[in-house]
Amino acid sequence: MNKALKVLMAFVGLSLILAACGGGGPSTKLTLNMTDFMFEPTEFTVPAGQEITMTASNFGAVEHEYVIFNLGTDAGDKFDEEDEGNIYWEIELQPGEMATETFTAPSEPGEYYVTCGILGHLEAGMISKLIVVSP
Ligand SMILES: [Cu+2]
Repeated sequence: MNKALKVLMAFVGLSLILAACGGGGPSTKLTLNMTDFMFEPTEFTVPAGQEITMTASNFGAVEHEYVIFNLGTDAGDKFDEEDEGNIYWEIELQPGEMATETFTAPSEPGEYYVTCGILGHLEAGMISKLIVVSP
């Protein structure tokens, strides 16, 4: 293989990686993978007030949730009943399930706390964030 072709292939490969990562900018189309016990990617950046489409998959062996909290609130050490009132939006998936749902991003920019509401999953490390930026 000649050198120019190698360089070209490296460039194409890098472009694909960057595209897969979304380039770090805000996005209205989110792809979330949940496993036991992680969110992948670990955070999303979305434009304020826009309609967001999330395609979520649960590759774990147990139920998982993606729970966005209201700005300035979090679940603390564990998710319990008193946290229910702080929920902005959530999606729940059974093991092996995949779903696409939409929600409207919060209108106020900021970092929104995200966790899984299933007992013990926050403690296991299922914490994420939704970064809302001015569109
Ligand atoms: Cu979970």
